[in-house]
Amino acid sequence: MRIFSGIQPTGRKHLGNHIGAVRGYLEGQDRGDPAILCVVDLHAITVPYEPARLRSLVYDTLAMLIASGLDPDRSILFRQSDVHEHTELSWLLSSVTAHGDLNRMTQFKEKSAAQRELVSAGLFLYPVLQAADVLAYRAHEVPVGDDQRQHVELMRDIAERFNTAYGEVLVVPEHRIPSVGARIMDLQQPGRKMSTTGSEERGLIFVDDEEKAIVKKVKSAITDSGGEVRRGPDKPGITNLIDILAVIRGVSPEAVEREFEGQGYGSFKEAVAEAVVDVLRPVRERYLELRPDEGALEAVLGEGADRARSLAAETLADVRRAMGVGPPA
Ligand code: AQP
Repeated sequence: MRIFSGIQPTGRKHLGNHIGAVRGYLEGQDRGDPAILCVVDLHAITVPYEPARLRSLVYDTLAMLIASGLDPDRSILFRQSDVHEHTELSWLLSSVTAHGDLNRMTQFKEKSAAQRELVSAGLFLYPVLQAADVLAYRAHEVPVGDDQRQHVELMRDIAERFNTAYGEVLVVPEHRIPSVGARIMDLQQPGRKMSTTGSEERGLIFVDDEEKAIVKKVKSAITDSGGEVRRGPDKPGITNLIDILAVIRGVSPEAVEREFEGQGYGSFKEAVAEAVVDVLRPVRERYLELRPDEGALEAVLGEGADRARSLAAETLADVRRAMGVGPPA
């Protein structure tokens, strides 16, 4: 089965990305034939960004992925802009994408509301490019966090509409969203997801945070005034910490509740902080070793792009043929 996912080079990655998505990529690496993972620099330019930093952010993200366990020999790791088929397919798919559907996308509504100056057409078309990313590889499965559910549903609609109009050319993909940890919440505002652009530093745990910073952030996480370690809509902060501990330990949230029954928040938060420190320590250490060697990182991206291009080119040739675009085959 082909597995595809993308990750933005938006800077330092956080615990939400790590738990909600990177764990899914690692699991996909064992099952994917192939597993394909793309650093989506063309998505990152749909909101204001610094051109001089973009390449460096791509290296940061790639180094973090490899440090987390993604292996360039087993997974195809590449930079989106190196494979031009994505942008061409995006345009072709825009002709089977409903404007009204794009208007309904929650991410567009939230991100466009946050723009002070330009709301770019690129931000509006973001989900079409994302559909092209996945459909170019005829991927069966897309590991993502819960915030991307709507975009994967849209890409399924796009693939189905294309196949109805032009014949069975594209694979309709399924999302793979973890049952626990699909939406890690901001530590200071547990009603909102932990987010690169929407969270303050105190609400986020970065994958490369120092241990002291992690402990401080977990201990100062907002919780309710009660003392019971249990989940519930009235306890979003504690629910979030229970989910984090459950995923890291590989147990159910109920098992965490049972373990901490009758204990206060203090010892519970200590256990969460220790677990997060332990799980991120090897990633941070490996990241610091890998990140300086940009030549090696660029070589991984180049090799990955060659492998990705040969798969995407096959799909593009079929799409162009079906749509009557270009010279006859
Ligand atoms: N809080 C989260 N909990 C679980 N999964 C999450 N993801 C993002 N936030 C959470 C998942 O991480 C993957 C990569 O996301 P991205 O490429 O959108 O990277 P990002 O822009 O750095 O992520 P953010 O924080 O979501 O940024 P904003 O909010 O600024 O756009 C995706 O699979 C996503 O679901």
